[in-house]
Amino acid sequence: MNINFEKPDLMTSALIEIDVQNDFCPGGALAVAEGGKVIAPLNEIARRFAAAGAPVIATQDWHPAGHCSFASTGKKTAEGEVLWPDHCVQGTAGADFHRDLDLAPVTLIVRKGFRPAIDSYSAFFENDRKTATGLAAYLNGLGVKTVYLGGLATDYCVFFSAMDAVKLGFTVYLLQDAVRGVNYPEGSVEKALDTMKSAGVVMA
Ligand code: VGL
Ligand code: ZN
Repeated sequence: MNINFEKPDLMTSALIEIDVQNDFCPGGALAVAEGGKVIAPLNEIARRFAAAGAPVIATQDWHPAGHCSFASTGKKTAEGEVLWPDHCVQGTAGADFHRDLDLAPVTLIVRKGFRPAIDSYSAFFENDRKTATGLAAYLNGLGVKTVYLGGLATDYCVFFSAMDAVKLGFTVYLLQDAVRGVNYPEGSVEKALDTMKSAGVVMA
């Protein structure tokens, strides 16, 4: 990654590492192709942020067994709603961070999707679009103006986090080498990238 993080910029920046968990990596219940490839660039950037005293946030999809987003519940899907195989069940190995993700630079871990009846893609709000995770308050409390985003998956949790970050008034950079997507339905990664760009997310 040859992004020039300037020192003054890092004073008001944060890195957000989205859902780098076993279930989203190869071998996991909801494996993202090449999901493990986000780890090396994220670790490198996280260490640079930590060295500058900048906050690094890691998020964890953290569902109770029988969560409403699981196809195994057998429920009927609403228009446009996607159901998933059971994944990131609280306390299971699949919900753990990938062992290669360096947690030493991480200053805050945000768990989301823990309410049985609401799914949560974004690091900021659950899918009802109004239940906050607390992350915006944390970032605002630290005077953060700019967020750098990477992790899994480009077209779901990264996408919704980036869009919410823009709406909340942050300057948002997407770390292109440090994201991978589900691409379900087909074309969803491209659509997500286009939508993010149109919203003002900067491709870094
Ligand atoms: C995610 C699908 C379901 C993600 C989480 O982290 O992008 N995708 N739950
Ligand atoms: Zn999930």
